[in-house]
Amino acid sequence: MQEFKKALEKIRDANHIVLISHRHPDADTIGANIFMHIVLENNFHKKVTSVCADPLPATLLFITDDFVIQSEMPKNYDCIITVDCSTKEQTKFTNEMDSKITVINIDHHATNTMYGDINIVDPLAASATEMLYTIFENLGIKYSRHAATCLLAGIYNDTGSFMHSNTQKGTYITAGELQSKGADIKTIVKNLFKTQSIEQLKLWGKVLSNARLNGKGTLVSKISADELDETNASPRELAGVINYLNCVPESKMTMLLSEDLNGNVQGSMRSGNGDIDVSSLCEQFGGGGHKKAAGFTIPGKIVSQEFWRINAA
Ligand SMILES: [Mn+2]
Repeated sequence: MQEFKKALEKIRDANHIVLISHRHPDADTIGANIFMHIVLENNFHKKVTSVCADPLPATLLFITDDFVIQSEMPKNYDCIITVDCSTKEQTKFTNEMDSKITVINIDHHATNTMYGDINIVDPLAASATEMLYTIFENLGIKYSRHAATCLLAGIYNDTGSFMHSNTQKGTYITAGELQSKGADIKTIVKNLFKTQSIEQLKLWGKVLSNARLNGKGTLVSKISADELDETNASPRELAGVINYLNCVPESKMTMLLSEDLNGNVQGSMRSGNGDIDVSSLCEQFGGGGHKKAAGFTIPGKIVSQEFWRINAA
């Protein structure tokens, strides 16, 4: 709360605020960004620019609506607010983050590196959007139906529609309050959970059929660059399939390995029926995330062994 007071002072003093979402954006980082955009413009009367280095998938465009998210930093701003970014590298704009401009870091990842000048980080929150709900509720700020939709979209996304263990009593209460503020649940569910291209279905089919359970209770699957190519899907369309893999009663954790087009292997891990901290496992490979959901990237290729392993470059 002390940090938040400092942030509020900084926001009140600022003329032009830049809101930055993380690369490979999801509904939490974009929902948080557009919500802040609306509130800073309407309630604080600021000039605001929303930025995300990577393009948005079509399923997130209902969140941006008429707002523009640009891929480059604007000129002449005097405050940066990052939302849902655990490291400054995730913004891509590391030089700007190291400049004299104040950076306010709003995030919920336990692995956040506290890179901001002001850090508002709550690892107990289910999502960055849930944090924003609490913050602006305490300020008594009223906002539009669309702003409520932005927040609920982030909460739906990061809780896997209230199925992940980060869902707490307060999360349901917040969701209920956002519904009574007019949040459009139908559009959220349709876009985030009920929209899949035929290419994505084929990709998921390959991932599911590659699944293997090893003798140590780990379920592993993989997708090679060639297999990805055969489906015509984009690598980002892998998002979500791991939740289907992570359903086998005998598995304590799940790992999905995928080759990207830059000669790297992306590893995605989920803790299943056990208390394995997958973020500490991923940290050993230079990655990170949450206890129950984490990832890493290493240069190399996937090779078939007993199951599969990574041949590091
Ligand atoms: Mn998040």
